[in-house]
Amino acid sequence: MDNLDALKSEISDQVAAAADLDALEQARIAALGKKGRITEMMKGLGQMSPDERKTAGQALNALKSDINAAIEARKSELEGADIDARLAAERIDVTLPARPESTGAVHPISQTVEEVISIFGEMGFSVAEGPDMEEDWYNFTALNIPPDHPARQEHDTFYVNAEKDGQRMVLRTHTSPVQIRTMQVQKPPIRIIVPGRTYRCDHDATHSPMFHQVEGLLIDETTHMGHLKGCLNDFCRAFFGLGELPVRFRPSYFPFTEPSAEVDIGCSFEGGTLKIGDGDDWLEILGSGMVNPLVLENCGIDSTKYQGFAFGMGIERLAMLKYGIPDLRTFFDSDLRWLRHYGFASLDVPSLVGRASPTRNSP
Ligand code: 2U9
Repeated sequence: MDNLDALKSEISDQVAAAADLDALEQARIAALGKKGRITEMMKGLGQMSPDERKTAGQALNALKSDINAAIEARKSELEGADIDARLAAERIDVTLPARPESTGAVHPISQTVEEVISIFGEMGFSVAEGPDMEEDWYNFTALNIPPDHPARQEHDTFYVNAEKDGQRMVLRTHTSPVQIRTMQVQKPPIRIIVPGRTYRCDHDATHSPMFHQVEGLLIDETTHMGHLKGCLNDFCRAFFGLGELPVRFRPSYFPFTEPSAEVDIGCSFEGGTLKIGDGDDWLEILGSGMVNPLVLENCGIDSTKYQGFAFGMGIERLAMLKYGIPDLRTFFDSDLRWLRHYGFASLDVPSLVGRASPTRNSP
């Protein structure tokens, strides 16, 4: 007990010399661990007389507390140094030039579909979707295209080697089966648009075996041809961003609509350059008509109470006209240079920047 000052100085030197947290722990164990030097001395207190024990006990407790304090102080120093070393090693140089971002682009087809959805969304239409592979009945028969109808040949159908409930399956030639499915499960009023992939066995400079359509359907008790004209007039003008765009409804024929009309917009072709919005020429952009009552009845809708209109448009054609894309086949070439040229930043998609965005359902 006489040389406690020397012991304190020796242990303090060891603590101060600890170069890292591991070495410090070793110094602590050597002094204060189960078999540490101070602990061993504490064990000797039991053999002392009460007076000796009191004096020695106080001295040992003071030593223990001083050593603990020295260990804590060294620990803080070492931890601080550790943090300083990490801060120095991991320092970020904010003056370095940014790494180039490799951003994607929205395909013009997706952009055009979103624009069409956004315009009809503001008119109160919601989006409906359905399967690409369809039963013959939904794709043709329900739409007043019976087995021997010439329209079946015009549609150049891809037949699939599969049957469902005895029904031949096809890759849908239009998105119209989705409207059929919707009418089967939903009572009027109905106001939907149906974007999606469609398939026809046709491949040349102006046709692709897979292409995109958006079709629309509105059914209510008093819907008439005036509503169809007003709706599609507004759509054409909003889509091309031309408030005065001339729009013409030209009589046509489709088995699923009666009467039917093709919709043209005014344009000029001066010097071989297409200019939409003025001139004496016309450009067909979509088809439409009042839903044939036979089609309503096929879906269980009372055609004496309800009537409505429908329309359909090819998305590739709309995108080519609006964005000056000259060749249909380039849409599907997956050429990144083409996409960088014709693609859009994601924020150009109207529904992503706060315009009305309709709900999406599948019947
Ligand atoms: C139901 C009833 C009627 C959808 C319609 C057209 C006219 C039309 C073409 C445009 C270019 C297809 O991509 S395209 O070749 N579509 O002309 N589509 S009316 O009529 C329907 C749909 C569903 C139940």
